[in-house]
Amino acid sequence: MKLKNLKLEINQHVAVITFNRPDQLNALNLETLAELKQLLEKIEKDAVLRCIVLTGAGKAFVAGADIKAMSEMNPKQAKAFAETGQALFSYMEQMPQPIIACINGFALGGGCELACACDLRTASTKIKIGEPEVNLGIVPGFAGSVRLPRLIGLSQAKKMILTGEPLSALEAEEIGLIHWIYKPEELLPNTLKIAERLAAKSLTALATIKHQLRKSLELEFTEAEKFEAETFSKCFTTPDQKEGMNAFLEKRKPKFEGLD
Ligand code: DAK
Repeated sequence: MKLKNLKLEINQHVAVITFNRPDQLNALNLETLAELKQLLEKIEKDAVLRCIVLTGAGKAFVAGADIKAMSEMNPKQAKAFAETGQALFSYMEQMPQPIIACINGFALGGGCELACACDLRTASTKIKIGEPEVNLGIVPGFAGSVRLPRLIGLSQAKKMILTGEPLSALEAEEIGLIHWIYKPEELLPNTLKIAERLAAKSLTALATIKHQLRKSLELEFTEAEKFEAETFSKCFTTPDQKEGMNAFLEKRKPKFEGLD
């Protein structure tokens, strides 16, 4: 697949996707969103690839939706743009492979929303992450107002979205928005180590956990418990459950399906 706005590198079982429009601080336009969707669809079907890392070229992770492109939109086009981003980010959440946002710089607006749709977030000490849409006279459009309160609570989400003021890496870590912080030069190598650890786990279990956690937010408590019991029971139909438990009992490392 020919890539224009993204770069793809494969490290064994890990796919590293880099947003590659550094002159525009990797701002998201429709073309980039479409390219990312196509690439992720390919990765989802690739049995070898068990974890995905998203990062940015240059000084930004993603500095938001492309303001130049948005400035020319009418309300109908703006709605279609928002729906495209929303559908893509929901798709990411529903993919079996875990996705890590490796935040190397500015993660603003659509960039923050993209990071929130990833399963885990690493960041360099130098980042700024925030939802500055209010300063442009608009509101978050890629489900930032939906995911952020679920991730960090309504109070912190209100602070970020109403003030539009970005957070430092430390501030973002304190409220649980970022999981790990590293020096800039150590960010990608350490993120890859996390990705490799995830890639060595049971992909069936990882995919089920993603699904289960998403459902737990949608369902009422007892319904969510029932759903958990069902998914737990389904694990016992998988080769990975047998392998994981046998490996423990035999005091060896498990070799889950799809790992060579
Ligand atoms: N879009 C387009 N170009 C951008 C951009 C963006 N989001 N951010 C930066 N650039 C471009 C700049 O225009 C500049 O281009 P040239 O002038 O060189 O041609 C180049 O990238 C370098 O940027 P700066 O010169 O500004 O670099 P600095 O280091 O001085 O400043 C900055 C970095 C990140 C602080 C600054 O660039 C900045 O404030 N950028 C805008 C950040 C921002 O406001 N992001 C949020 C965008 S709004 C919706 C759908 C989606 C959304 C909302 C609604 N619906 C359809 C309902 C989402 C909205 C957003 O994401």
